[in-house]
Amino acid sequence: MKLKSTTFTLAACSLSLSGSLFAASLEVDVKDAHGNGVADAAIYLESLTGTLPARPRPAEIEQKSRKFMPLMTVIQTGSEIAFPNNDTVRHHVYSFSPAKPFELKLYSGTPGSPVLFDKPGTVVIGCNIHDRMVAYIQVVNTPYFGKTNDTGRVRITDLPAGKYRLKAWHPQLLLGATMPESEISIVKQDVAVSIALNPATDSKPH
Ligand SMILES: [Cu+2]
Repeated sequence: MKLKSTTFTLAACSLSLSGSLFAASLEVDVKDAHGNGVADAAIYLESLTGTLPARPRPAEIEQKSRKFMPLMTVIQTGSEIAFPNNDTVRHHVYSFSPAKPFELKLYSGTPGSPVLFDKPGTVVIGCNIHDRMVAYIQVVNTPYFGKTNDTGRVRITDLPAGKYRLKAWHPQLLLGATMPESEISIVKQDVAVSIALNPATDSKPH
């Protein structure tokens, strides 16, 4: 009886220790060629040393004023996204992206079931009726991700110690821009990193 209760206390103790001592946060700044902050960049960390926990969380991309909001969504593989239509016009949401081809035929209100994103990759979505509507989903194999705010900054918290590959994605990459990847080690200190969004090199003659 006594032994059992001691074991339980020890286990609880080691859990809280690993949580407080070895978790750090990473702050990432994304800048363009002029040094301005870049909003809506997906930033995520893949482990180089082990398997990361699966923590799929539901997300929502609404349609309002004939726009998708938000423009950029980052989710872990296995998460579901709902696509509520909050306009008075009907929308027809679709994607041809290999990571998740799907179609929500002309509808108003909220479709009955959300869409499951079960493969990592970039998913570009559009509306069949309104050509200018576009949104981006970056599906990542890690629970450690975020997207940059209006000043180009994002903070990823509760990172366990380990070695990671820091990856970044932004819609401009579809137009030929590039963002470097890097390796970072999380030990016991918070880390700050700056990433450059390099513009597409224009090979066309002017
Ligand atoms: Cu539409």
